[in-house]
Amino acid sequence: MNRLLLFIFSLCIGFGLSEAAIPQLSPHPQKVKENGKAFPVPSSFHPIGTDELPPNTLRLLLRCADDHTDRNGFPLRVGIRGDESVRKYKKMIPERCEGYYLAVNASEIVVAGNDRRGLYYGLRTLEQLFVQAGKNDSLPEVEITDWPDVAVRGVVEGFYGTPWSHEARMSLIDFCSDHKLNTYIYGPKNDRYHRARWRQLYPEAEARQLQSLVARAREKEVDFVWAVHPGDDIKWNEEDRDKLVAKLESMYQLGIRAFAVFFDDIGKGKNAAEQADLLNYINRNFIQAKGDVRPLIMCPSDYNRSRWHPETAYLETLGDKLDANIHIMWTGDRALSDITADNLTWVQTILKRRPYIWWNFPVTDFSNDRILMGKVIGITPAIRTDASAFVSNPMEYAEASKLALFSVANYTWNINAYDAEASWQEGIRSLLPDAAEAFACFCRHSSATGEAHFPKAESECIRPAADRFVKQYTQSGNWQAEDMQTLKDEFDRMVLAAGELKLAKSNPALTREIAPWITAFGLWAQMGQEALALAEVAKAQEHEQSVRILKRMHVLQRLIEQNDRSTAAGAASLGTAVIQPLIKHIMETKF
Ligand code: 14T
Repeated sequence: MNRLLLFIFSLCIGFGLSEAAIPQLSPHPQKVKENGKAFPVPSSFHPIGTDELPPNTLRLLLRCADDHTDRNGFPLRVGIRGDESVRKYKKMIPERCEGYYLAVNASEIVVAGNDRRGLYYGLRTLEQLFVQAGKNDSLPEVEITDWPDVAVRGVVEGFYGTPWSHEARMSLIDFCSDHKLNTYIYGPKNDRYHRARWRQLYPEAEARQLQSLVARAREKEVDFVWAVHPGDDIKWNEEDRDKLVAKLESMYQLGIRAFAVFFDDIGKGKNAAEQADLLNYINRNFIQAKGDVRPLIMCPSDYNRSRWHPETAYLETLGDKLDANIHIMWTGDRALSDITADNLTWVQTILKRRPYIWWNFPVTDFSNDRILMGKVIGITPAIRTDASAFVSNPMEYAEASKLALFSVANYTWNINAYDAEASWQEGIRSLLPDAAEAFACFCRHSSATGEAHFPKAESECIRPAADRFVKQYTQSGNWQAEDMQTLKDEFDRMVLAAGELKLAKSNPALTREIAPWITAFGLWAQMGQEALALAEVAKAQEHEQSVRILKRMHVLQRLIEQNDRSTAAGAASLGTAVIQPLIKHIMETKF
């Protein structure tokens, strides 16, 4: 009886919340005021203020209104600070870059941006409200005042290995825009025209693809930054300087209006004074001369504290000589590392400016048999004040990378509201809605970096049980029943999840991309089941049974190897932190 009451009670709480609370917005807005009221989604709209709207914002507005506009429709007032249409709301608009004020009530909808992008973001938020309202035809009355904590937020396609496909890039630009990330830096190490053949212009076909990326980014209010990596063979003479400017000019002609020059991971070209002279020249004679180009970004050769060599004064020289408006990228204490407040404070005095953070997560070019699907943690809130920008370097697996990027978007937009676990769960739900629980189970066991200096937790849900089990089993051939149950339950869950992931339909690009890891996940889950069975028959001294189990494990092992061979990376590894060691210990223990 008590249980039934509790069940009914929890249902009531659930319903109560879903009625009053506004839908899940991503990223989380800074301020949301709601009164618990809701009204039916209007069937047509009367847009006010559209005369002054930038074309891309107007198109978005019409999309929000589902193309149903007429003079007798529901008033939808839009504008940018200073526009007549939103004059009444001037005081409500946050005086912040990319900020907006959004009011939804039964008599009108107001979207007022502090600037063009702010208005665009306000409309994107409204769109999210509409999408979620559409499900039960009820629009909540809300007042949202919103702005980003970090001015420049986004992605740097800056990894070694197979660069993203054109389709993946298009999709990533859309993703950035959907989650209010405003920057996409194009710098794939293995694009020849970025690095090895930086002097040459892109051939026609590639140039056209870049053009369409820039166009998409412009439509979606994402700054597309094109990066060049000339340091491997640049000569510090006028000829190469002019070739670099000519290349940048050709990219300008394709529509690029933001540039970066990378000098990471090079040998000879590591000369701070030469680099600073070249970049200042480009800054003054190209970037600023154009007038419509965003501030120049550079990546230094010594791009983290472990590479700081005071005797060379490399970073100090850059700090002193580089024009004050050139951004300097920085990965923290090491190439792979958390971003700490101490590090940001320390580097500012050397660089004489706030660092532009290049965060090497969830990148896996150092071991691309892995996919990093864990929580986004380890970034100090001080990036709000002590970094000029925050971009994340993802995996060559573009779709899988969106899980981490989802949280990077949440974190950089609204640091105080960030909850790593909740954001991870939301990201999972939004990426694979029809198999979210299975995907969560998968991600829990695929998050270890394998790097001692940059460990990321994996299989935390079974780690204590697995640790105790291994300890007791290897010492005494015994275990606690509770631990055995925890492990069994999880392996059963994983087998089920692997099946559900193979059947999932909501995101084919994702499930196709991670298919080898899903297969490995299912096989390791079965291995886990067999290993536990092996421990049980060993304890019961049932020799014949153990032979049969070992045979099955041998086949699973070969299937795992076959799956590994089918991948471009040579393997699809996961479960390396807890699951694989557990299985190994059980197999190697002889009594
Ligand atoms: F420029 C940098 F900020 C940077 O991180 N450069 C590379 C980057 O392209 C790569 O994706 C990333 C992760 O592996 O780290 C840098 O490359 C490295 C880092 C190392 F620690 C290459 C060799 C290393 F030993």
